[in-house]
Amino acid sequence: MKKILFVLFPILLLTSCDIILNEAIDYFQEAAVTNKSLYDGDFPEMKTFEEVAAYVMENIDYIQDDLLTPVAGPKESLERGYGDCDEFSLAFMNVAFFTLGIKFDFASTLVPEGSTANRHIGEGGIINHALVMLDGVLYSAYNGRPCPDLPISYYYYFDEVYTK
Ligand SMILES: [Ca+2]
Repeated sequence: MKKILFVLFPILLLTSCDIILNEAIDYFQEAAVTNKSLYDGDFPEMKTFEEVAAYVMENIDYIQDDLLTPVAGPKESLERGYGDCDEFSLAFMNVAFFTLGIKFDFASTLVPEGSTANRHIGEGGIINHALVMLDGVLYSAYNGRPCPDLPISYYYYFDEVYTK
């Protein structure tokens, strides 16, 4: 399983979650900031963003949904054990908050056709992908590493996403 995840890491990092329609973008934006309660899951001690991402990756299997599927909060995702980029990002934010005390923001990149990132995601026009953001820099929730080349399409501050 670990080996499979290791192989999947670079693929997941560069693969879009969803091909979006305009109305789906609106839905996604709204769903991502609607009443996602924080979840203190008694997480193990962690020191790095990579450890947070590894914990999330160990506890959530990547299963892609579509943009009209409501975004699950961290408790639901960690308990049911699956989700895609938006669930990974919300879970990452939640775990990072409880283990590192850091508030990542929820962000999305909207990759325009012809951009350098587009070659990684193949044909099909505009692709959306949820990530986390700290101090204006995007980070992948899949590995905790910065993605400085990806443009930020929109974001919500931690305190806008989570209600305590
Ligand atoms: Ca999802």
